[in-house]
Amino acid sequence: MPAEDTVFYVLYDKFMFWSILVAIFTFGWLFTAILRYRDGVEPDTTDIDHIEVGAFPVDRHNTPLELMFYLLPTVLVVWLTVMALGSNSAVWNFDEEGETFDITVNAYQWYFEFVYEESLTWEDTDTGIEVVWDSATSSLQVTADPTTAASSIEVKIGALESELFFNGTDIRALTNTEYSPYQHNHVKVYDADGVLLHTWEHIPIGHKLITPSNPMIIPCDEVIIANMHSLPVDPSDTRNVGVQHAFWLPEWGMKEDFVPGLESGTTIGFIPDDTGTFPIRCAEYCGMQHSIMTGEVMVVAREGMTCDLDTGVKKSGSSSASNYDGGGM
Ligand SMILES: [Cu+2]
Repeated sequence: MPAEDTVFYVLYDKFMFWSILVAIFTFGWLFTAILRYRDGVEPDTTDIDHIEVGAFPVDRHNTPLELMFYLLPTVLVVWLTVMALGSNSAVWNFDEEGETFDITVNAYQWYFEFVYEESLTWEDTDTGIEVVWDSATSSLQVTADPTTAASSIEVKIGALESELFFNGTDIRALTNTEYSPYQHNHVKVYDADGVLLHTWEHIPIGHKLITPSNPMIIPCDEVIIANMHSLPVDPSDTRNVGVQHAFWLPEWGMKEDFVPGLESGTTIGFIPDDTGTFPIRCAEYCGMQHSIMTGEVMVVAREGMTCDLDTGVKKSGSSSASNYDGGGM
């Protein structure tokens, strides 16, 4: 079942409500009929005349009742369809005019690849640790609350990775740490046992993250536009075998196909409103290792921001994402 603050959760409730009503009526009538017309019970024939076995009692039919048999289910089916279409437009008819965070998702046998169409700098919140990378002075400053067990700092600049000891005081300033917005940089703070306490990361434009070792990292409280591609068969790139996949976010109740050969790809839009890590599954059989084609989506707060912005969504504690409906539902 999708998370509580998605449009699909509401839909689930509404479908459940109408299903229960229909079930009560249908089973109610079924059991009434079973009891009333069972063998050994003499039927009440006081106002039934000339009923013949095998012949439809034409002159006893009830036009309003028979019309109801057609009208009520038709109205119900139309009503359920209209409700379901509303959720569809929440996912597919998003407003791309405003600010959006665009990410391209490519599917191969058997992994997803996330290509950043814009850069993203994010940092964990509420860990008692803060990373400030001043590009003007090329200095990196890691501030840790004395209550944290910060012990070592891992700094990655492009392909270069270095491990630094945290000196025990609450600030560790590093000079000559050349920050480049065009490189993939991260600063990770660990405790003495190697447990990750805090992450600061800069993902440059064009950077690729690949499942299952990397999650798809996206910022909270922004319209995320994910454009999906499964490229057609390309002999020069053996990854493009032209099969269909589907990007499924079970927690958010969202799924979109990758259609090989569809040049513009397919697109879904959503606004994640809480930080967290949620599963990704391939939901379209795509070959031998389809079942291991899994990954994770990680919702983070941009550097210096939190995910506490009220987007008008009913929050539900642990979850997750809402589907974009123009007003940030
Ligand atoms: Cu697949």
